[in-house]
Amino acid sequence: MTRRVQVIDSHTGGEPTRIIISGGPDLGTGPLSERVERFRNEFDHYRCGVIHEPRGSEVLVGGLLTEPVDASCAAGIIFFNDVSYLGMCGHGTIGLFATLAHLERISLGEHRLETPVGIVTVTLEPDGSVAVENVASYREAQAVEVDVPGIGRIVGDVAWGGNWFFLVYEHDQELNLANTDRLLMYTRRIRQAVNEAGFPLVDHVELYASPDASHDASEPEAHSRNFVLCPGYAYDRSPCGTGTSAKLACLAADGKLAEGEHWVQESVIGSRFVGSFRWEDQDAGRVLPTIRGRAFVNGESTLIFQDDDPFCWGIPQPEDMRALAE
Ligand code: PYC
Repeated sequence: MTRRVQVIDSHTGGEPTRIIISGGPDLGTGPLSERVERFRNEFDHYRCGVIHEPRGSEVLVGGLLTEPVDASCAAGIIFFNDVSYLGMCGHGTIGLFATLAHLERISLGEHRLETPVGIVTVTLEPDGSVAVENVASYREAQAVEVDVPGIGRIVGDVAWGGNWFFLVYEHDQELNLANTDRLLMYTRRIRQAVNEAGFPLVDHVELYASPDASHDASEPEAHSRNFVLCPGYAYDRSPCGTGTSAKLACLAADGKLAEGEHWVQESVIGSRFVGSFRWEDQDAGRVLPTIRGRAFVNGESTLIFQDDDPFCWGIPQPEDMRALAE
């Protein structure tokens, strides 16, 4: 038997997104938080087949376009990656809207989008950029100290931005493309220590540094550069939408950024998102971050799954990628 899955590929600041527009698993019509569990428990082979080699790679983030429950939403989306499922994905949402615009399925202006962790508001701008007002974001724990084997004492904040992050401001690493192998090893060790220190849900680690001084003058000057470890083996080529949301929540909590003020976040490859926030509940430290960026469609294809292909559903991955990584 041959199955066909139609996908559209894009990249947002260098980070790829592969949206399944037809041929994906039928997850029913329940809430997206339930549909993601059905995806995980009954159809995980689709995630593996779409993301893993030989069709994909650990860098890809996938998205299953689905009908929303809430009729006020233009669409529903479930994001996934090389190891699991994401709550929200900022660069992926920007990629999704570039994809919907490419398909002429969406008009300019404001739309609502349903995700497993809540509804986000997305604006498609006339210049092709996309602004995502994310789910409420907040800092869960400030200045958490962890003892990292082979590295020493590291201090960071635990924050939610649609996924869980550990944000590290002080370290001795250079955040540049030539150093990514080392940065991956460094941040994986930190993640393991943070998980063992009582934060088992933290699956992304962000390192911060000063922005690159030699930036392209046609782009807004950045306030900061980051390196973001994603849940599996890969790092984010974009500045990470949910990671920047977590960062905005911390800046807001520290009184370092005012409501509406811009924060330009640069990625390890130099791509940029412009972030800002409004308070959802100032007493509780909850902000509604907005992330603006641009995505470009760079592929339209039909993936073919044949029953007699021994790698039909991807090359099997070790059960626990994280354990292997340390
Ligand atoms: O942009 O939110 C994001 C994201 C999460 C993982 C990779 N990108």
